[in-house]
Amino acid sequence: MADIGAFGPSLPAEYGGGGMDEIAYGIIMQELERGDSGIRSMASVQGSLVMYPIYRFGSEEQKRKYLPKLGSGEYIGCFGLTEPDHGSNPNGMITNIKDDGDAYILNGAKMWITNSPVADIAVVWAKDEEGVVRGVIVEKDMPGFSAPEIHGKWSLRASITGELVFDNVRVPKENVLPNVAGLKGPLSCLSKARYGIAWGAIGAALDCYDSALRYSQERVQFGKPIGQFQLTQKKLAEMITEITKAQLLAWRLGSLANEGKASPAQISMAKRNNVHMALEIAREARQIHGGMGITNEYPCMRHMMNLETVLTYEGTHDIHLLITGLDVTGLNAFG
Ligand code: TGC
Ligand code: FAD
Repeated sequence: MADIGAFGPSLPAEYGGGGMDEIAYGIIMQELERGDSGIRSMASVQGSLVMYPIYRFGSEEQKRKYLPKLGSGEYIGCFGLTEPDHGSNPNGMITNIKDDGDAYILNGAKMWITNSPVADIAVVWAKDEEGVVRGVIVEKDMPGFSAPEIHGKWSLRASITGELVFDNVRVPKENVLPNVAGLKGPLSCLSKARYGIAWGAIGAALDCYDSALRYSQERVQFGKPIGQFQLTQKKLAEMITEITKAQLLAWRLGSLANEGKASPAQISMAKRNNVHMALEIAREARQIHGGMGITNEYPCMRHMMNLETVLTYEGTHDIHLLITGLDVTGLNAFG
């Protein structure tokens, strides 16, 4: 993935990124997720949630120290925002830093963190003594830091997920991201990643569609390929229509992103629509495969189960609906 520039595709090459535009970034996410949402997750986290905040909010020293190693895959990173009791509402976080001379003392815990058990560094969001959210870079060997794996997932099984536990971790002040304060720090990283997911989900849908199309041409019932039945054609025709609409949405959003004009609400609309579209297509494609569709010989159920995570992480389906609701009404459902 590093070799094809999949870690931070739209970040500058001089800082370890791919040096490409936002649409190229999106198409890379689409093609990775055609393989598996867990593979795309790895790239999303590394590029958009670890490299991007260091690039956008980090000091020159932090950029030089971490970005080339992250871009080349020598370092793996993770992003700690969600906590056991604060998922959709990250502003309630209790993970905190306290001033201790030349360092901060970090305490708290993060939950559901992609890559955490294998990560060399974690970009962690914590409240300072004034209650302001700050970003800190935690290195895996810092005493008091551990990252246990979460087991038993039926979804995103190609991606490792864990916790982050901080027990009086002494984080040097030079590891604080100097150029951002407040929740807009992590939320702007999410905007970057959610945009990639809007493209990525299309890849999962395409893989399900391609498999269903092939199966419908090969599988014979009542003396005909099942693709000759109008009901199967309706499923396939609607699938490719929805995929095309989702691609147009992502492509237009990419054009806006290239001009620096893609708004967070537009990104929410695309993430929500495209992931839901992909999940519906995975279910329809599974039906076209009949009983074979539930096996691991075909990709539909794997994508379907992965997409249940994608529907929830980076802002749940309903949270994105409420972001669109706020955008159109001007009335805030969150408080
Ligand atoms: P709110 O008052 O709305 O906003 C606080 C400040 O942030 C700004 N802002 C954004 N900036 C950039 N991009 C966005 N998407 C932004 N959304 C908001 C906002 O303008 C404000 O700035 P300022 O200057 O006025 O301070 O904050 P709120 O507390 O009311 O929360 C709003 C809400 C619910 C929408 C937000 O908390 C939210 O998005 N919740 C969902 C949480 C979430 O998405 N978590 C994801 C965790 S990471 C993850 O899932 C990674 S999975 C990785 C993988 O494997 O691919
Ligand atoms: P909750 O917030 O408890 O939500 C439960 C339900 O309540 C949802 O249906 C939600 O829509 C609904 N709900 C909540 N608030 C409202 C409301 N105001 N109105 C209506 N309905 C509401 N996080 C990270 O920080 N970094 C990562 O790398 C990361 N990777 C992840 C990987 C996986 C495999 C998974 C499953 C999650 C990951 N997450 C990560 C966490 C993810 O972002 C959260 O799971 C998600 O934000 C939802 O939080 P929650 O699970 O606590 O659900």
